[in-house]
Amino acid sequence: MLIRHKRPGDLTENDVTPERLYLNRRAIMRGMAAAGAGAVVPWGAAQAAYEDIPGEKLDYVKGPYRTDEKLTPYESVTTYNNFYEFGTGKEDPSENADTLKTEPWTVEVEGHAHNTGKYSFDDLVDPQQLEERIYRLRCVEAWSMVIPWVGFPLNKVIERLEPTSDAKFVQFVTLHDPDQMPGQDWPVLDWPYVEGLRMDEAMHPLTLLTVGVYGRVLPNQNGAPIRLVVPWKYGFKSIKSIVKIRFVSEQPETAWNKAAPNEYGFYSNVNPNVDHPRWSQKTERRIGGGGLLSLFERRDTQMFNGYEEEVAHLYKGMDLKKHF
Ligand SMILES: Nc1nc2c(c(=O)[nH]1)N[C@H]1C(S)=C(S)[C@@H](COP(=O)(O)O)O[C@H]1N2
Ligand SMILES: [Mo]
Repeated sequence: MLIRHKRPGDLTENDVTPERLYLNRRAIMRGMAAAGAGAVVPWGAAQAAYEDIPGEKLDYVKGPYRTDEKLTPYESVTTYNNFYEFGTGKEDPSENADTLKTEPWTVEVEGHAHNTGKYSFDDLVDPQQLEERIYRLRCVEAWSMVIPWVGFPLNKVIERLEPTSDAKFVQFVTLHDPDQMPGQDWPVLDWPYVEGLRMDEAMHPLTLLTVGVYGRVLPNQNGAPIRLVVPWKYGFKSIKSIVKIRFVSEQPETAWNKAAPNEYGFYSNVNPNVDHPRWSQKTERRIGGGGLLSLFERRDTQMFNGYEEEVAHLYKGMDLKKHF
């Protein structure tokens, strides 16, 4: 990680020159060619399989946590989205998100940590640490996808930020700028979109800070330039286009919990045994690729979205019907 140990105010807007970001972004794309040979063994075959995918290529290693399930086609991953800042229709984000300006990008770190302050994208993202993880994403609306993300564990960033013992939760905040995110002109949610995790959830090795998909830089509609992916929780916990990370001592507010607290809890772990008040969570529809018949094909939703072995211990002794 290139994170330097900054104090608040050490980095000013003037330090985040577009030129510097531009150069570093190019370094990510060239990957190891720029950083020295041999540091990373590209996952040749699979990367080759993505040859036809459009967008700027990333270099990454094949990370842990994968699945043999068929990948959701790139087309569906990038045109069937929830990103209400660009409209509430599934195709709205892919049609409207080009107004989002992702370079330069600054993430502000606040709260109970030693290394608070402003970080440029390149301070947070070390191109040498990118890995691909294939995760199931289960939306609370009872559909799912299988997506090859590129990112790195959030815990690596948190370690460098050095939270204090008062930091019990982490809150994340999406950009709030109606000029770039026209959906924010409508009071669909209380903008900006906010999300949160308990510290042990944030530190879990599955929790991914994500900068790419299908071997390419994240398209805007998928939450560019940096988003969270928390695969054992409903999709709305995976907050997009993050500009703030706050270390807090109390359970933070979250966008959907504020909007409808009886429908969306703080934890929002995927749980087929706890129905949404208005629909069942027992089964799900896999999006994309299967033609008309697949619209009717449903599969069983798995506890913790199939990551029970990895995460069940985090909730030992908790009543998951109460803490839904
Ligand atoms: N800022 C923000 N983040 C968000 C959302 C949103 O509307 N705004 N939608 C969430 C929901 S409901 C889901 S299912 C996932 C969808 O991610 P994807 O479009 O990359 O599949 O993003 C989540 N992150
Ligand atoms: Mo969702």
